[in-house]
Amino acid sequence: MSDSYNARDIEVLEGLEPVRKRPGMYIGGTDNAAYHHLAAEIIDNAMDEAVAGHATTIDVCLENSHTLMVHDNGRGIPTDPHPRFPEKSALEVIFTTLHAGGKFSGKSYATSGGLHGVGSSVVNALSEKLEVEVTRNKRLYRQVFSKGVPQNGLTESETTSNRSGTLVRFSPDPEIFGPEQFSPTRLYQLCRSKAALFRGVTIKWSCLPALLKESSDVPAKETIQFPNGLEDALQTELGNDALLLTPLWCGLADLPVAADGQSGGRVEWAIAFLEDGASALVSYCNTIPTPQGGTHEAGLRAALVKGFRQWGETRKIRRASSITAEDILGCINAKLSVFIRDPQFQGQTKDRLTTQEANRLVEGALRDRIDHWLGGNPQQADALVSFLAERAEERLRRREKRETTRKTATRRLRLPGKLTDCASTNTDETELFLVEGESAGGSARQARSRETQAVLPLRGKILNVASATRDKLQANQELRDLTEALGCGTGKDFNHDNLRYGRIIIMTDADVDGAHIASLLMTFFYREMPELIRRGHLYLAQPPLYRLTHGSKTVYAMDDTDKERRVRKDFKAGAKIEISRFKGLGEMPVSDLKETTMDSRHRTLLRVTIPAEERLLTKDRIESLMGRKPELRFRFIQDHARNVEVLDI
Ligand code: TSJ
Repeated sequence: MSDSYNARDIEVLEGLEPVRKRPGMYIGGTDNAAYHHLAAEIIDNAMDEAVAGHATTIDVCLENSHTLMVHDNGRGIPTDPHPRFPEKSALEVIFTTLHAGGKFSGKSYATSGGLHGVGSSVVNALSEKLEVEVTRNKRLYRQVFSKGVPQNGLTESETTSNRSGTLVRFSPDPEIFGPEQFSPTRLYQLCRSKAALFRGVTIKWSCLPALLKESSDVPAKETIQFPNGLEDALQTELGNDALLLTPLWCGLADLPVAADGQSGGRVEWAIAFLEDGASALVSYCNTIPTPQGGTHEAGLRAALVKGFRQWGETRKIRRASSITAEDILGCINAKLSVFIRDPQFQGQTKDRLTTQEANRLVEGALRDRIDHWLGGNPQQADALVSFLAERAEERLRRREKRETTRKTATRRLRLPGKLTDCASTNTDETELFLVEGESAGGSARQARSRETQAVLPLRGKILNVASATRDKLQANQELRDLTEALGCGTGKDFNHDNLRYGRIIIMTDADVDGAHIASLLMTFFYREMPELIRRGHLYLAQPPLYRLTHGSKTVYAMDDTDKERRVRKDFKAGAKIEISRFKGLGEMPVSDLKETTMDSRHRTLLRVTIPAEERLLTKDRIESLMGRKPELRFRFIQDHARNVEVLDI
């Protein structure tokens, strides 16, 4: 082996070692979902090529339970020497260096944030074997990797084919993932949803027949193409659900060209108005799901609210100006997809879009079409807006009733002494922060908004109830104070109408102890007031771990990955950045705590949910987690605290 090969080897190890050491940091775990993230990442890269207009067909073949092949007929990954490492091909750099995505590749639609965009090297690092074949200019280039390490230099040979393209075949490493394997159903569904999201692509799905159970709905082979995109997907999903309006509201718009002359992107939507039943809004950016919503969803909400209110006001429909986004979202099933350049994502799992322009662009495009429809169908428009106004009225009536019950009786007299209450009694705006210890409690009291935010400090003692019986739980002073502060009772005595705060926010330190306390509190809520979680009242605050300062510029970072990213993105290279690590909430300056964690204009909250498909499992899981290792509980939090939302209210 030559010296230069050795040197290269070492560099590769340095490049991808952290991924193999802490796979969870890059793909959110090593479970079956993470296993499929690898597949999604490779397919997303091929989709990027299609969305950018260079590929029309993607082949996805599950060759055996551990091997997936993905091919596109695009330009082929560049194989020429890399400008920064001339001894290596661009292809090798892409597959062996973290963050080797977008920068030099000039991908116009490349997705970024989280796994997206840096993904191919992460997939490579976590694959027992990964083969790449690129065809371009009648040449075939090939390189094979194992656990991220090249097994040969890039080979080059003649081919008779005139077509160009990229083929990647990989097998996730059992050393990392244990016995996990690919699920044909999951992959087939992924292919279908990608095809619906971009009508310009044909996905040719195939699967080794032996992997399919007889009862399986998954075909061994299928050519998937949806000429009507999202509309087809929504139509399939709706089945026989009763609709308020037919046909569906569907459309697409190319967004205005940006000042720099580049495409402003594109938005597509499909909206069904339901008589009743399961409402939903599913959104995407560059075909990547954004389950935590973001600016594009905000644009859709704004367009609907403003459009309907204005119509209602001009037509003098009673209560129309009280219609809110929730009134509308509660009776639609909708899909929204945007394509924009350089999207920005945020949140623990990077699936909330934060690119501000998306808001304006989606609102503009949709508002136009909504107004046009309303004007062209005045009778249906009146009926629809009246229906929404009635929903708004009903909501207001319910709230009034809650208000009057709350103001009665002597409830305020029974509040625990440690509680610092807020002035407002309107649960649409009140919040209770549960904090760990007196010192953090003091900071939180100073950082809060007196009008809407209450603070209840809890002593570490709650720790001792880890495996307590129900009686013991109820005897615990800390939990009694908590129950009293909430006002809604526990177990069979639970009454949602008496809840005193609309949001209950667990705010603990960003360390293992903090996670432990948070999980104990969540366990308490799950056991004693599950309704509270189900109705979406329980949240986790997200205090930052680092503050980065240079000159007058200050940014915060949630964790180590976030810190690295911000050092790179938010500051000039080589700048001397002052980095402080907060040991706990109590040590954080009050102004920092307010701005990053409590102030509703800037903070990020995680809503604690029980995923529908896991409702049955959750009870057992909580039992099994009780009284066991704190690391396990920490996993539980990360897995179950979904739906990051920036609460802009
Ligand atoms: F994820 C992956 F990297 F492994 C992967 C990438 C997997 C698969 C199946 C396809 C791809 C891929 C990448 N398909 N097409 C491309 N295209 C490029 O990387 C490319 C090609 C040409 C140019 C250019 O500027 O000429 C730029 C890019 C980004």
